[in-house]
Amino acid sequence: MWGASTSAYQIEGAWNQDGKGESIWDRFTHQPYRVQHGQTGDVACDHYRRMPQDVAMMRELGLQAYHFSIAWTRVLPEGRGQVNQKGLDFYERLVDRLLEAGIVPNVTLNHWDYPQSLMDLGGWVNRDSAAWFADYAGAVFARLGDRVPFWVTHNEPWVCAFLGYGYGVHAPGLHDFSKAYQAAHHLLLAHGQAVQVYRQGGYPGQIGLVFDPNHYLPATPSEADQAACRRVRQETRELFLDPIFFKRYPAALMDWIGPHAPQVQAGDFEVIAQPIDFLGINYYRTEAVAFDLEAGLLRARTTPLSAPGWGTTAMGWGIYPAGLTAALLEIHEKYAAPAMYVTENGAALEGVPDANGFVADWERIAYLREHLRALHAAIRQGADVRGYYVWSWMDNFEWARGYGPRFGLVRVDFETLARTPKQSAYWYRDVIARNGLGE
Ligand code: IFM
Repeated sequence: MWGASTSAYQIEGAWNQDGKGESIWDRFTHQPYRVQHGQTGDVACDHYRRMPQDVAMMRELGLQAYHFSIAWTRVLPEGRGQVNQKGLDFYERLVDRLLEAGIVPNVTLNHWDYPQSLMDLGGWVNRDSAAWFADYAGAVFARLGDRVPFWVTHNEPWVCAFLGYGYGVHAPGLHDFSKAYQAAHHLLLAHGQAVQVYRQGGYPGQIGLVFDPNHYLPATPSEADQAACRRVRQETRELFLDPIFFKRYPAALMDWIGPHAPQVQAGDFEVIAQPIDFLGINYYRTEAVAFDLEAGLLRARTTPLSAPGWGTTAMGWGIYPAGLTAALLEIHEKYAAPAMYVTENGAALEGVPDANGFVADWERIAYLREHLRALHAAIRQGADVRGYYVWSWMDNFEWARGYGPRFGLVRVDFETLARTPKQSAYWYRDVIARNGLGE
C-alpha cells in the first residue's frame, strides 16, 4: 500500500471555524517566541476549505492511501462533553471523498493538538486524560468506524510527551521530566482504552499505534557511550513498546530515572497491552549517542549521522537509509510485531521553484529511493511490512520550525496557497503504478 501522510494542525488552518475549540497548539503558537518567526497554524495550507481540490490532486497523482489526523477540538471543542457535529461532518466529507477516489483512509486520533480546556486540568499528566481520549475516540468511531479501515490512536507518543512536557519545544511547552514520563504513561493508558472502545464497537477495520524509532548507534565502543545509547533506545522505543507487548516498563530505564518514573496503578498494563492489528513506524534519521554529564536526564548527547556520501537535510538531520532496515528488523525480532507500516518517511529539503512554482526536487527522490531500497531489504530479511507513506503529501507547518522546512511531494506557496506537484510527486506516482522501483 502506497500512501502519504499529513496531520490536522499542520495543514488544516481554520483554527477557530465552525465551532472548533482551542487546542494547545493554538495557544502555544499565539504566544511570543514559541515558533520560528512567530508563525502559526491559523491558516496553514487552508486544507479545511480546499480539501476537495486536495483529494482530487491525490487521485490524479495515483495515491492509494492517505494518512491524516483528526483535530480533537473540532469534534469536541472543550475536549469532552458536547460533540460539534460540524467538525465530524468535515471528516466525514473527507473520508467519503477519499473512498470515492479509491484512496484508503488511515486516520490518527492524536497527532498532538490536545484540547486547551483539558490542558487547563493538567493535560496528559492528568490520569483522566485516558478516559477523555477514549470518549473522544468513541465519538469518532461512532461516525466513521463503519468506513475507515485503519485507525491509529497516537502518532509518535515520545514526541508528544517529551518534546511537549520535558524539553518544552512543543506545546504545551513544559520542562519537567516527571511530567513527561507521567504523560507517556497516560498516553499508553489512553491508547489501551481507545482500543477497548474500538473492539467493543465491533467495527470492521484495524487499529494500531504509530511511533518513531530513530536508529541510534553508540558514538564510540566505550562502555559509557554504549550505555548512553541503550538508555536513549529504552526511552524512545522500549518505554512505549514493552508495555504494549510485554506488560512492563524497561527496568533499567526505570532504575535510571528513579523519582521521575511514572506512577502506575494495578491493572494498567492489562489495559495498555490490548492486542493491536498493526504497528506504524515513522523513520527519519540515525544518530550517534555519546555519554555526556550535561545532557539531560539520560546523560546522553545525540549527533546526526549520515551514511557515506549523504549530506544532511534542511533540518540538519542525517541521512542514513540503512537505519530504516535496522529499526524494522529489530522491532520485528524483539516484539514479533503484527503487520508493520512505514507511516512516515521523508526529508525537509530546500527547493527553489521556477516561474510556474515547479520544484525539481531530485534530492528528495534520491532520499526516498534509497529508503525504499532499505525497506525492501528489511522485507527480504523477514519484516512484515505492508505499506509505506511519504511524509508529507504537501509542504506544511513544521511545528516549532514554522513553514521553513518543506517536506512535501506537493509544493505549497504560503502566500497564495497554490499547490504545485514537485518532481518527486510524479516520480512517486510512477513508483506506485509499478508497485516498486522497477529495479
Ligand atoms: O512534521 C512531523 C510530523 O508531524 C511527525 N513526524 C515527523 C514530521 C517531520 O518532523
